[in-house]
Amino acid sequence: MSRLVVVSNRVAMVKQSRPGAEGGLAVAVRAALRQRGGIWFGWSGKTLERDYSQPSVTEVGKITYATVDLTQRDYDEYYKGFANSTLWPLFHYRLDLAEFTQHTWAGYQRVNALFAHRLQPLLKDSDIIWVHDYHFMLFADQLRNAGCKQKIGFFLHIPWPAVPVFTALPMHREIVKALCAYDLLGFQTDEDLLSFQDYIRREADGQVGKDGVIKAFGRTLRTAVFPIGIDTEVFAGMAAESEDSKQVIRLRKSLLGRDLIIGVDRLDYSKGLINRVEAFEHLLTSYPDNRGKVVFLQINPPSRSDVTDYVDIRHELEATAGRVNGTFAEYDWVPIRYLNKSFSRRVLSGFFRSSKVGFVTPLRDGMNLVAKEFVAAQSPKNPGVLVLSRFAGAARELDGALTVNPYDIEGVAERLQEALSMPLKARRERWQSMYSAIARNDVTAWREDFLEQLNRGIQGH
Ligand code: GDG
Repeated sequence: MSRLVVVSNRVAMVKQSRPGAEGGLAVAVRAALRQRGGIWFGWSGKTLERDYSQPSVTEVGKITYATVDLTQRDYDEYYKGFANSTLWPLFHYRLDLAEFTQHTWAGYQRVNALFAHRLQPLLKDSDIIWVHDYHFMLFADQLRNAGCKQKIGFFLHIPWPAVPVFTALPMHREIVKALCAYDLLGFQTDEDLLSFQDYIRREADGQVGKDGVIKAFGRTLRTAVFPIGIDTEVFAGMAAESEDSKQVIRLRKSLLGRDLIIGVDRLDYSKGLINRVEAFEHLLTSYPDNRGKVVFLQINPPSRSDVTDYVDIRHELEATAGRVNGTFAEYDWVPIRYLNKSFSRRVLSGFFRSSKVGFVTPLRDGMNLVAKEFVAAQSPKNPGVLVLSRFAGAARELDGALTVNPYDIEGVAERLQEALSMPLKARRERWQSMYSAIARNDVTAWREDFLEQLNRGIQGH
C-alpha cells in the first residue's frame, strides 16, 4: 500500500488521550496515516518576522508531522487575505464581503508555491497525496511544475459556488486551471459538483463525462462527491457517558424543567446566527406560551477574530441577542444564553443530548458537522429534533430533520414550534432514519472512499 501524504492548512500534531477528544477529521486522517504510514504537512500556526524556516519535523510511530512557519506578510496576504477575505466569503455567496486585491492573490500563489517546494524533498515516487480545502487549490500545479508525478487528490470542505458567483473572482480561470493538475477533485454535495462541472463546460470549454471524468486544460481527471461524516459511534457513546458528567448535570438543573434549544457554531457570518436569533425572537412573539418555558443556548467559540467581518458579526450578534433578552427576560428566566467560548467535545455531546431541539441554520455550509453530531448524541428512547437549514450540505442526507430556509424568519419560527411540540413517535422515526444515514456514512467510510477512488485513478481514459 502506498504511503499517504496529507496536506492541510493546520496539522493536528498531538493525539489527545481520550477517544472523542478531537474532531472526526483529525481522527480519520490520523487513522489513515497510522495504517499506511505517511506525512501530515501544513502550517505550524506560528508566524515569524522573517523568512521561512525549513519544515519542522516530528516523528510519532509511522507518522511524520512536518510543519512550516509563515512570515507575518504571508499570513496577512495568504491566510487572512486571499483565503479568508476573498475565497471564504465568495464561496459562501457573500460577494458583498469578498475583497479582491492583486497583492493578496500574489501572497496566496507564493505560499502555495513555497509550501509545495518545502514538501517536495520529503516525497517518494510511490506516495499518494491528499490535499485539503480552499487554502491550497494551487498546490498540485506547483508540485507538477516541480516534476511530481504522484497521484494527487483534493477535497473541498466548503461549497463550490454557481458559475455567476464564482466568475466574479477575477482569477477564476487560473484557479480552475490549477485545480485540473489534481487527479481527483472531491466535493461535499451534488450541487457543488454540478456547479464545478458547469464551469468546466461553460467557461473552460472542457468535457464532462457521465462518470465524473473531465477533460480540460489539457488534463484528464475525476470529479466526485464525498459527503464528509463524523465518528458516529464514538460520539454517540461519549454523549451517553457525558450525560452524568458534572457540567451536563449542572446545565440540566439550571433549566428547571424547561426545554432547551441548542446552537453550536464557530462565530462566522456564514452560520446564519443573526437570522437564528431573530427566528427565536419570532417564536416568543408568535407563540407566547413558550415564554418562561424554553431556553436557547447558543455557543460560539471565537474564530478568525483578526478579520474585520468577524469582529462585526460578533458585535451584531451581541446586540441582537441583548435586545431579545431585554425585551423578554423575567427576573427568573433569561431566554437566550449566549456564550462566546468553547467547550470540550465531551461536554458538547452531553449538552446536545440534553436538548430538545438542535438549531442549525447556516446561510451556506459545505456540510455542517454539528448537525450530524447533534443526531449522534441523542438518546434513542427520547431523541430531540433537528431544525436544519436547506443550505447546509448535511440537509441532503438528514432527511428526518425539519428543513428550513434561514432567510424566512417566520417559517423558521413555525418549524421551531413544530419541533418543540413533536410527539415522541414522530421524533423517534425521524431520528432513526437520520442515525442510520450517519452510521452508514461515517468519517472512516468517507476517507476510505476518497482514497480508494484516488488510488484507482481514471481507468479507460
Ligand atoms: C468546515 C466547513 C464542513 C464547535 N464548537 C466547539 C467545537 N466545535 C466543533 C463542532 C464541529 C466543528 O467544530 C465544526 O464543524 P462544522 O462542519 O460545523 O463547520 P466548519 O468549522 O465551518 O467546517 C463545513 C467541515 O469543514 C468539514 O468538512 O462540514 O461545512 O465549513 O465538529 O463540534 N469543538 C469543541 N469545542 C467547541 O466549543 N471541542
